[in-house]
Amino acid sequence: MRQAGRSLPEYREIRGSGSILDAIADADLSTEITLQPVRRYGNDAAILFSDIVVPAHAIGFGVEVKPGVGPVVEQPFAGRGDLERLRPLDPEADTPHVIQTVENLVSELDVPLIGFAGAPFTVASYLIEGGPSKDQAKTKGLMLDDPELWHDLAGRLTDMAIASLRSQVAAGAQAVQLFDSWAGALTPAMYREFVLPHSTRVLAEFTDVPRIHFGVGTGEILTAMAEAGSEVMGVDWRVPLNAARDRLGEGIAVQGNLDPTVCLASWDAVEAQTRAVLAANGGRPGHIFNLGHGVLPPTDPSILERVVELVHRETAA
Ligand code: 1CP
Repeated sequence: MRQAGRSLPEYREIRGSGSILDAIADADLSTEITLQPVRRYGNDAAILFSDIVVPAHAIGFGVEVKPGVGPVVEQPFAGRGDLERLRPLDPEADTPHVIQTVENLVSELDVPLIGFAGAPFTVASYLIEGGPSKDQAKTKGLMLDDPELWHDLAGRLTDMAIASLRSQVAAGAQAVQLFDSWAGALTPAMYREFVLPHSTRVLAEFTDVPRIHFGVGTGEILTAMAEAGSEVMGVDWRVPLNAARDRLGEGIAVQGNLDPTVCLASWDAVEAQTRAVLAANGGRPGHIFNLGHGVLPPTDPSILERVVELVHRETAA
């Protein structure tokens, strides 16, 4: 469950009120924050505590993460002249704290650690929009008006994702997840033309570990995203897992897809919805039970404890 820590009192206590980027820069703190949800929930894998904008921040693009908002960019990417602000990432020099956190975690965890990166499109959307956006209008405008510049930008972000993921895998991360959270804003045709080649290039570098590819509202582009090449496709709650399976065909696992807002309801409702997710998968192998998107901060941790317990009980061999 992504951002599982956000609902935990122990997270809020050690996280303080500073920037999340400062917390990420502190390897001991990031190690502890990654461990907290695993300790509390007993889930079967851990996801590194970091953020998709960490590499762009580290190379000095001028990205901050505003509490309660998300990533904001002081001088958004607006033209060809901005390409030179995106120099290659050197993980050893630029993000040594991430490498250190992964090393700490691999020695402490007894479940696999998932490393991650933002996919070129979703990271580009923050750099171009300057912050969270509902429609990614400027990003789509740049693609359509100046495809060459778009591909140059996406190419640099592809290299950045590869460098970051490679450093995490080299430090011991046992799987990688590529977050293309906002790719669902695109039509299948635009996804294929502007995004698929770049995400394919990222994922092709990591055939040595299981790869998870995730987005939100991606029902209509699920098969196009799967062409990028991954062992697992993330599915949000809008697409029942049986329908997702029908679209994706055999040979690919699915991850998801309980609606995170459901977890704010009473246990009876949460239980019914959790069982519905399991039923939609129908006992088929290759299902990573998860939420369809991140945990919402007001979620009662005891509800998530019960979800994990229920899923473990229902899927025990
Ligand atoms: O579970 C974890 O805590 C894992 C660490 C993690 C991950 C995997 C964080 C910490 N961020 C992410 C990835 C991330 N960051 C994604 C992809 C996954 C997803 O879609 O949920 C995205 C889109 C971001 C960008 C981002 N960072 C947002 C979303 C803003 C928007 O456009 O709506 C936000 C709110 C952040 C800040 C952030 N990152 C992580 C946390 C726990 C937070 C919350 C703020 C904080 O505690 O300071």
